[in-house]
Amino acid sequence: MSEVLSSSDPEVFALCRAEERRQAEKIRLIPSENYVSKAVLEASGSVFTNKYSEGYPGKRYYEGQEFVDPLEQLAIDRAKSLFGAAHANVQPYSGSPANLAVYLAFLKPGDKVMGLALPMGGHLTHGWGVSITGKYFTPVQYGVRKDTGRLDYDEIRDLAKKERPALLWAGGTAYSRLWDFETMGAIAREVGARFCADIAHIAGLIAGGVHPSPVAHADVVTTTTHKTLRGPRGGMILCKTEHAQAIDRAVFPGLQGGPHVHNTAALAVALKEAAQPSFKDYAKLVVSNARVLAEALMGKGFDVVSGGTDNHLILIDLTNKKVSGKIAARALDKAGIELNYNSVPYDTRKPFDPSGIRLGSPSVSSRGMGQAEMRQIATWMDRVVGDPTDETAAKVLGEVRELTGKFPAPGISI
Ligand code: DSN
Repeated sequence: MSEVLSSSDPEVFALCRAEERRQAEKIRLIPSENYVSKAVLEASGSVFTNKYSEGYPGKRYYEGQEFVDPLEQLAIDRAKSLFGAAHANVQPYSGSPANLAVYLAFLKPGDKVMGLALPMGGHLTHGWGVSITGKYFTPVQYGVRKDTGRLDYDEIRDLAKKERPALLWAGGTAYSRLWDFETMGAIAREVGARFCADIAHIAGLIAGGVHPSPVAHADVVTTTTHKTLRGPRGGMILCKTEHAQAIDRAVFPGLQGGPHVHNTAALAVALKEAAQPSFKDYAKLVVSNARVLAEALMGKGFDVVSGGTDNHLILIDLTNKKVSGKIAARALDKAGIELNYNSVPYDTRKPFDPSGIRLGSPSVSSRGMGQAEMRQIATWMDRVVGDPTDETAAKVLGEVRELTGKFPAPGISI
């Protein structure tokens, strides 16, 4: 952090420093978070934050675009090349606006939308009732099987045939198994629906070649840019050429005004990083670390939903440990291990005080932690969940600090 901020606004500077220290000292396991590189941070703090550029490269509503246009085009070209997509829109402010653009491009209010239900691991914007997508459209929600914790594509097909949605979503926020995008695409075609794959959680795994890509099977692919992809906060839409105009018009002027050009700059940097061979190593490490952590936790009696993980994410039902997700998450946080409480499929408890916790390996993998550290984390989690007292948390915290001190956090110079 710079000396300029320190003297001009000591209060904000102090909070930034404290957050840097917190992120450096903790074991961060929230699966939707990560550490961006110093280069991404620098680009997102650049003077592009000063610029308005409503429109698209070559067709803007403001003057002074001689550097914004090539910047946005660079981000678009890098996104297309990384994911093998025909068209990319890099302007969505985040994942939810990207998803809303898909509704605006293809649906009329009241049309039927089918997605994975939020309590089953889906996302609000895939038609959950409290979201605008469940209020302005007619939602149909699929789930995971109670006996396996996994999607059942025959059940999804049967439901789609019965309900005939106009839009079918794949993707979620708490599903730890591979998505069969080819089958989801086939189901959508069978019922005459558009198929959109929301890859927000797994975009970095797809870019790194460790999760199958939906690009060949989906009409549209949406994503955030800040999770496993390790870019700035933001969203992105990839699509086939035939949908390019509808998607671009839906983002601007349909939903948004001026794009956040400083984020476009940071995204361009992140997309370049994601095309390097080292990113493939990172993606492999994310998946192997999640698998080792899940296995170590199961070895200690933790009930991992679906019996393991194929990606970066682990969902645990704590019912057998006789502690709620919230109590466990708070005790672990005091011990320096940060994750989030989460509903599990068929949860009998309320979403604000659910039975589960959700964790993942992106941040620890970005720090270069490996199998030995995953097993150590499982041991600490077992100690704290087994005895969620301040005393145990304090003991574990000292050991956590020792470990995090050995693995510098990318982008943070503490
Ligand atoms: N809030 C994100 C997550 O944590 O998974 C989803 O939008």
